Amino acid sequence: MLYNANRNMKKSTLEKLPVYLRHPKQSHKIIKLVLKLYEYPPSGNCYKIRLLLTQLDRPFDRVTIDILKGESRTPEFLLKNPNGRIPVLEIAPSKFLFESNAIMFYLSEGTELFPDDKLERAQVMQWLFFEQYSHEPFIATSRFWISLLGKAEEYKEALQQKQAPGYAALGVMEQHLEKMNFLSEIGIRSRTSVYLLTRTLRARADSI
Ligand SMILES: N[C@@H](CCC(=O)N[C@@H](CS)C(=O)NCC(=O)O)C(=O)O
Repeated sequence: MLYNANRNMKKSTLEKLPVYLRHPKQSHKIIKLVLKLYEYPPSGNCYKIRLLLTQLDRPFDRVTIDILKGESRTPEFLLKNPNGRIPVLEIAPSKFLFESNAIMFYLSEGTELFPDDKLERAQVMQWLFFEQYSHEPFIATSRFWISLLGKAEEYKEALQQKQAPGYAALGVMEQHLEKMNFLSEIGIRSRTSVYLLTRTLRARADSI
């Protein structure tokens, strides 16, 4: 069902996405824009972007940045994201956007996957901010140390400190999901958008 979401999307909303661009040097030429995602495939933050692009039926190129080898910290990469992290989306030649939730907002705004209603928009943001502040620093970081670095023993003490706030975040979600199928049951458009977050959070929670 998720992957069919764009079937319900009005053509006009799809057209709002920037797909074509005027050539920067030869203005009479129109070039087709292919988004480029700089990513590390096991990353949950990168998964969110791939899932959304797939839902939007947007073709995109993938460039693997091996964060375990420090490839996101090279001088070349820091020109794309001065914060040295993936995901980064190249939305036009040499035009970069970083922070996964900002990328999701950029891609989904103006489509059926993001609500028009003022409160509904804020509610989507509410959970996106929740993810970054109350979930990601505890659960995603723990997953990184355990599953990707394989250093559970080395990080034992830090992992213990992350347990209480990590479970607290999951508790907030659990309590909410007892009544709702998704974090935000506010209409098909936002539901789909928030699904991205929910699915990622659950994937992360399951992986530790
Ligand atoms: N708040 C950022 C977090 C990005 C982030 O922490 N990315 C990690 C992988 S999920 C990374 O690039 N780590 C490599 C590093 O810090 O050098 C987002 O949502 O995009």
